[in-house]
Amino acid sequence: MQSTTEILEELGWNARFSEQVSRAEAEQYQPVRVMAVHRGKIAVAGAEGQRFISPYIPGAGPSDDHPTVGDWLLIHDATSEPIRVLRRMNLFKRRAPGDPRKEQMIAANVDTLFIVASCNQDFSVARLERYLVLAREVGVNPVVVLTKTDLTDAPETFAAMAHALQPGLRVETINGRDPASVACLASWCSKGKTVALLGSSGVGKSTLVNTLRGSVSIATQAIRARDGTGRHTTTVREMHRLDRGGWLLDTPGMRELQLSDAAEGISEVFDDLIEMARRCRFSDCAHRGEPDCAVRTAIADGTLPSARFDRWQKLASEDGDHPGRRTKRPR
Ligand SMILES: Nc1nc2c(ncn2[C@@H]2O[C@H](COP(=O)(O)OP(=O)(O)OP(=O)(O)O)[C@@H](O)[C@H]2O)c(=O)[nH]1
Ligand SMILES: [Mg+2]
Ligand SMILES: [Zn+2]
Repeated sequence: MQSTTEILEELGWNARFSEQVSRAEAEQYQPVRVMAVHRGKIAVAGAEGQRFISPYIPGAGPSDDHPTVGDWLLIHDATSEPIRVLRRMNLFKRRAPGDPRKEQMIAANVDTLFIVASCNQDFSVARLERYLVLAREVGVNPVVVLTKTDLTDAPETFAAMAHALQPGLRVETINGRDPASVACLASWCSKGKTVALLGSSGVGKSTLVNTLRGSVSIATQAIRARDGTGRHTTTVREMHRLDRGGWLLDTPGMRELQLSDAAEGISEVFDDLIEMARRCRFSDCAHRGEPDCAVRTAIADGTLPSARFDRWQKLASEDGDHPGRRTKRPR
């Protein structure tokens, strides 16, 4: 028989959560992890197994944390009523599609992010970079997982484009339908560890989860032949357990990933450009033709690809930190 602690540790419980629960609280409440979020109810798992409960925390205000998948939640022993969300190790969120003022929570308490993309016509460096910025912002170790290597003659070209995004970036190329091929990902999925899979629809996130689990339990669907994009098959964010005790958090493919408050992530992914911009004559240079602009010089002499500069400007302006908006001040 497993002890309560063993069960919780397998769910990802650790000292950073247990230290948030007072002795008095531990007497009436128990911790559970949010496995999936459905409309009006959430699936949670704890020492007493899995169950569905209400996601609404009585008395919680709009600024309080609401449970999302991956969260640790205290619930009342007797009634299963949620009491509060424990402070998170990290939280993935984005701007809500259709309403840029709102944020949408994606996943909490993640150990590793698999940024999934496929080696086909839908591959996009700009999109990978966006996910990379998100991972840096959230402070979670990213691994780029390139799927469908069986459908291309040149998987290494795709891998090289991903590698070029950041020195030292982990990039794995796999056939998501082949158990031997996905085995290289096992080290991130050990007991109690949570891996979130993010990426566009149709790249093979759910396929990968099925293959790593060795069971076809999640629905997958063929992509459109016309443009290689997916059909938005997965609709819930849900944690799936591996036999070894790790957790895979499958998510619905995103049409767009609009970042929110990602200044830090952007500056980490583009640290070389920020370093370069320090050498511009104006401290608030917008790199749009000002005199003595180090960035323009680098584009002109070929050290900085202009496409990369454009991606940086686009992300920075989305994040509300538009360098061109301010007036010019010489250093
Ligand atoms: N040949 C090949 N096909 C793959 C691979 N990975 C996934 N597929 C296929 O790609 C299609 C889409 O896969 P899914 O796993 O449904 O994609 P998803 O990322 O979960 O998509 P959404 O749930 O819509 O976000 C399916 O037909 C899979 O069988 C791969 O490595 N090789
Ligand atoms: Mg899916
Ligand atoms: Zn400049």
